[in-house]
Amino acid sequence: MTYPTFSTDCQSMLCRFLTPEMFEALKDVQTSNGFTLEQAIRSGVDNPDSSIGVYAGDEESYILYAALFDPIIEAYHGFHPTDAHRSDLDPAKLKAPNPDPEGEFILSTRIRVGRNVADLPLGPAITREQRDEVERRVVAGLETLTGDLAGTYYPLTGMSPETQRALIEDHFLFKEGDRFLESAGLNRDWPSGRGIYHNHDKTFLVWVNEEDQMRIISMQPGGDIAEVFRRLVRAIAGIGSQVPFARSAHLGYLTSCPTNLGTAMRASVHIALPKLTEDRERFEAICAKHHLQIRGVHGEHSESEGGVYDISNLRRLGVTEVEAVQDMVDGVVELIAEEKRLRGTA
Ligand code: ADP
Ligand code: ILO
Repeated sequence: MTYPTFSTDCQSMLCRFLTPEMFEALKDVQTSNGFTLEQAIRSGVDNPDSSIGVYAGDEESYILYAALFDPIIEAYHGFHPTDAHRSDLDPAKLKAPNPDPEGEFILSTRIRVGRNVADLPLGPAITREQRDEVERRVVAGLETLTGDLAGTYYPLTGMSPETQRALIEDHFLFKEGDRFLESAGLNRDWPSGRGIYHNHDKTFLVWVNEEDQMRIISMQPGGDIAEVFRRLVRAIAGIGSQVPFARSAHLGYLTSCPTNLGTAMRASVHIALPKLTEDRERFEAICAKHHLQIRGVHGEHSESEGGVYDISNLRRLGVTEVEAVQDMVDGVVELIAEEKRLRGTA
């Protein structure tokens, strides 16, 4: 493989940080799972509109290709190679009275974490047998959950297209055919080994073998962020007692995309702020102040519909889980206050 040619308008972190010298030094280096630099960068090479453009195949990828991953991690999370990651999943420390008790702005709240199984490769480097093993072990763990976390696992294989479409439309299930994941090797053997577990009310869900081996999700209508966080913390503890999670002292929970390292947590609201979002600059400035990311209503790489945006914490590594959710809460409080001020109802 030769150094990839990037178009002059390429904005991805891969384009920014991969130099020809770095490429030459790393192009023949493989992890013990046989994962190469070429595989790590393929998604960003195939998709020049990537924001990041790289994936890891295992923990070793973050070490062997640190010359590329470290600057990306620092640019995204503000986390320096000598920094230490801290975890805090204590819901008592979160200051989150419902920012919208009247239900005027927040349609729904969702908090997810990514998790992978310890001592197995991450999705981009996993074999079909290992992926099937992940599914078996995760489903066995999920089947031990009780009370409001008890639910059913629905494999993607055999799911009717109508059911699949409805679950995606209703924001419960991952989409199919994502081109970024495709190039990263994360869609190999699709749909085998993939599926979704959820409780009766669809307030607790687990995606199995998508970008990460687990996406543990707590969600519900409205803005009771504290309740969503408490449920998630219980679910993580329940699953973690059955399935050991991949984790490193330096990078926290290990994930295939470097944006998800650390807490691997994305806490979001779907929120309608019609006045404020008319002033895009002001809207973006408040989000930037609170380290928030703006996504469309069908998730990353989607557009807003009906003036509804997905607002979530951007930083996941070098902050605790409580701090990551608090970023979102504080930002949402200010966004709502600004919307009310513009409406003259503050
Ligand atoms: P991820 O959360 O794993 O980073 P996406 O951005 O693709 O991935 O979002 C996954 C799904 O979750 C999408 O269908 C998206 O609309 C939905 N979603 C995200 N936040 C919320 C929310 N606050 N309320 C309802 N659905 C949400
Ligand atoms: N590889 C994609 C997505 C990056 C961050 N998002 C997720 C879901 N990992 C890109 O570089 O735009």
